Amino acid sequence: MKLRPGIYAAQIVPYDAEGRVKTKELAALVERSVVRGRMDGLYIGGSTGENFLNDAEAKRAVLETCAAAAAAASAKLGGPKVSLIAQIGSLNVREAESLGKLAAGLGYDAVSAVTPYYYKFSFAETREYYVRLAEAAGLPMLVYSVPALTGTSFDLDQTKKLYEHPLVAGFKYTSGDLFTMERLVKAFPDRLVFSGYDELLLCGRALGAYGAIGSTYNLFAPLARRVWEATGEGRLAEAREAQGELNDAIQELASLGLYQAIKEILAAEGIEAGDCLPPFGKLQPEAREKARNLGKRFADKGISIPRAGA
Ligand code: MN9
Repeated sequence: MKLRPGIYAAQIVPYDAEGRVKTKELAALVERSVVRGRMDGLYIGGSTGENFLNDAEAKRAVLETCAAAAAAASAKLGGPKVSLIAQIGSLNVREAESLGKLAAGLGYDAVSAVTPYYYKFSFAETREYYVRLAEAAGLPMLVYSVPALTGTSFDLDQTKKLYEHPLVAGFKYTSGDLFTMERLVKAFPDRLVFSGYDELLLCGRALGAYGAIGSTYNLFAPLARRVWEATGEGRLAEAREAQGELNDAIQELASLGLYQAIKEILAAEGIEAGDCLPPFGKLQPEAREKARNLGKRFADKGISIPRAGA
């Protein structure tokens, strides 16, 4: 498995007023995450990238832009290459298969796919979806489990059946069910669990998650790394304090609209990330002002990725 352990940003994607991907700004964000955020990896085309609101052309543009920008940024940094995971899941399975092939051609290290949603698919149908997508891509597959949004979760028996396919490599586990997370880590030590709720980073790391993927790491990579390392090294008081600081910040952002607020803070830093795609609403001027003030406070506290030249 080529994936690096550690902190992965769930990539924010800038869109223009017509909903087109702003590729220049997207590339700038990737460079910022890799070079200044010291990210171990990036998760491209997930919920944070508003991927499920996109058409196929935009999904392809996102995968292409991020692959090129990540390669350039890794080369600039000179260290090990940043790991790249492409989220390809879609209710249109043909589209998902074609995105998987694209990701493989672009040099992604793994794919991931959201559990099929909206219709009540049987487990057998869901399993077949993962087999088809993994085989189309020919890459390790991380099952993206986010029951709060999809209504689907897996028990241990079902997970075992998913893992019968050698390409099913693990989970992006975005659930507060920490009991099942622990069971997964213990029962399948050769598979990878990525912790998906930033609010539960400490818990995920303590239970043996291999890495963590999160939207708020686009801002709080330095703080997330403190939680990750302090937990891993058994400095629990420090880890709890850092997690508390992270959760305070997440709550403040979430009260404005999480992705919208992150985009506004990035815009204040000079990367015009635009508004979220409809049906997400735009921030009102007052909320924009609040987001910018929060961004300043986070920077002053040293919990967010430093600005260029800072
Ligand atoms: O990628 C993200 N999940 C979603 C994972 O956005 C659905 C998380 O990072 C959350 O945004 C975060 C805030 O609730 O934990």
